[in-house]
Amino acid sequence: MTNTEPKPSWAFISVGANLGDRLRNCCLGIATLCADDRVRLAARAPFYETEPVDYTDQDWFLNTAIKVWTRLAPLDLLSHMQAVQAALGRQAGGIRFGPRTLDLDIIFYGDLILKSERLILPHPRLHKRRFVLQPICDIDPTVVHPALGVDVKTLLNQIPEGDQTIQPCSFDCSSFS
Ligand code: PH2
Ligand code: MG
Ligand code: MG
Repeated sequence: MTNTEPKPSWAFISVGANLGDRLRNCCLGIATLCADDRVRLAARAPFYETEPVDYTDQDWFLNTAIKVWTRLAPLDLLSHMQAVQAALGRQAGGIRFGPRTLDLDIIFYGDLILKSERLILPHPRLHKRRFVLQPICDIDPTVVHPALGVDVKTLLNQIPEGDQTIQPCSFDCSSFS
């Protein structure tokens, strides 16, 4: 008998929204993502209110991150995440780095380094983004970036102080579970 199921891998996923009911979009996005029996939620970080980066003329984001264990291959996980984004009202197109109802990005997929047309792993901008690094550090500060060879805590400390304001907030997903 052959077994074509890929071996489970851990992955970190960044979650963000700055349009519509941001908390609802993030919480239902996480719940929908993990309703698939090939994606198991392992840990969730707190939420942060975050100043927009890269495209600054937009409202503040609500950001968090999750760790999952998944049997989906990277591109299948990406397709699943894109379907969840669409189900939560995300329109195709839109401004690059601009406003969105829900953004789910694969930050790490185990130690995999991948450069394909649809997906680059680890996420190419993760090391510059406080809103990505802080919630991942909350889950596990010892995760090592497989290409840079340093842990996420070190990367977070390399972001200039005062750059990219983020504020912890007391929101959680308890009213959506
Ligand atoms: N996402 C972007 C661009 N800028 N800024 C913050 N604070 N949070 C985000 O999630 C974010 C962003 C594109 O995905
Ligand atoms: Mg993004
Ligand atoms: Mg995205």
